[in-house]
Amino acid sequence: MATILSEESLTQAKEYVDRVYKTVIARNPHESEFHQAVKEIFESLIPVLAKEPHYIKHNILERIVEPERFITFRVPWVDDNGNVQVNRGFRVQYNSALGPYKGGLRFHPSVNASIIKFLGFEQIFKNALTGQPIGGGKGGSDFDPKGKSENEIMRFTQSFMTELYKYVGPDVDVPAGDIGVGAREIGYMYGQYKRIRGSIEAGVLTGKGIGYGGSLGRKEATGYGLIYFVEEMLKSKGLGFKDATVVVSGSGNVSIYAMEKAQQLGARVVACSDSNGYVYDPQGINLETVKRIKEVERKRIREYVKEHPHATYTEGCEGIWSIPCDIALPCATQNEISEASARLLVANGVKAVGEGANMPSTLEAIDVFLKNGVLFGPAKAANAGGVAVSALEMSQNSMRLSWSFEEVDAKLHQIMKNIYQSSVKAAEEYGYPGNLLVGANIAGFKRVADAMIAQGVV
Ligand code: NDP
Ligand code: 2IT
Repeated sequence: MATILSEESLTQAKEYVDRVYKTVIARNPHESEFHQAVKEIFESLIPVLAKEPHYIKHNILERIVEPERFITFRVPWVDDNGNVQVNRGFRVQYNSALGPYKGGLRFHPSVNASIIKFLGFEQIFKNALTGQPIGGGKGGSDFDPKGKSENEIMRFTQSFMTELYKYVGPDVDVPAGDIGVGAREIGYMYGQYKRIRGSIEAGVLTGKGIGYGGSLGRKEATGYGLIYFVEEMLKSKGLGFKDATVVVSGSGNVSIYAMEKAQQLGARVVACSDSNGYVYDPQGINLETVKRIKEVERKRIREYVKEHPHATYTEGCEGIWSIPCDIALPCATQNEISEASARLLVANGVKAVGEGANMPSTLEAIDVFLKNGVLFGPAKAANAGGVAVSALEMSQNSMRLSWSFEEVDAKLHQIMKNIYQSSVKAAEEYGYPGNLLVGANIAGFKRVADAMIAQGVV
């Protein structure tokens, strides 16, 4: 049942949100991505704060938006030419109300405090939505893995862990992968952690190789989970993936397994990209080729057209959204869908957008989707499958056993359905029926805020 809120309580909630938001800007100047993530969440919480003003009394927003800890450190390493290089390492331990800090590590030259804080802040609510006992964290470095040799990657990741190990542990903080960090980097970090600690603590990292404590299904989890979530959104309108035309940006971990599951469900995936440009294959993207180019050879996506000459390659990323499609799945990076791209997608008849990447749509783009009745699956909910299976990996490590792929995949599927249902329910309850953005933010927020209040002012 939707609640009718009094003007007075709404005004009080809006004033509170506005006041804390201004504090965030003042305390964290020049951090535009962080401001954007905070603004999106805060505004959607107005109905909860109006209906349940005790959250205001506990000053929950000012507490939740301030990280419990923010760590930066020097990462020195020696390149193949014998030159000393210095990168900056980060870890934000944002919120531990629900469990150990949990969230990925990103290696990309654009990484800075703003990016880490936006990702960490989002992670709190995403992890809460999974229903699992995990707090929120994030980390990474401005190290650019592109063009580095295997030895340079190993030396850098070992140096990174030589500092990070002081702050992480299976019951404290459990990193995983993100952009630029996959099974290879996790393997090197795990090896270095084990060497320094002198003991086997498998649950310190997730996304490990299957042979040494990794979970079956983790590699596929974010992409598959995204498709399971979007499938629920489509079902609500009597639609599905069968014969739908799908465009997926990126060609990394999330993108590849989103394409794989969409194809399994009968979709025609016609385009994908990397940070240089995109390929359009009207016959349907050949995933074996993409996997070989990106996962094995670590080359550019433009190589695809050499083997599939009927496909076309276009330089630049944003043009991918000009390709007409039924379902758009941004799976590369933040702010990759601008307002103009959103308008183009709508004009070309897009029915659903599912965010595989974190914050891939600008606030203006989201507005365009919502105002035009496009089914919109927000990142926090739609891409939570990765961290959900990470938490399953932690459980398996604690129990010293491993589940089959089918068991993990079935649990993932159920978790994604639950996230969809709780987002739908919260959206209805607080007066925004069908708005999964508001629903997901509210459902995630309430779980964390209630746990924080129960644990006192800490
Ligand atoms: P990968 O490094 O495996 O792949 C990233 C892909 O996006 C690559 O194709 C990359 O191109 C492209 N890309 C990266 N940065 C940019 C950029 N600035 N502009 C254009 N394209 C870019 O990362 P993931 O697949 O793991 O992550 C993709 C997104 O999904 C990120 O937003 C991440 O935070 C999010 N995510 C990841 C999860 C996971 O489990 N891995 C879980 C939930 C969300 P190139 O090959 O040229 O580098
Ligand atoms: O953004 C994310 O949720 C991730 N990069 C995955 C985090 C994790 O701990 O598996």
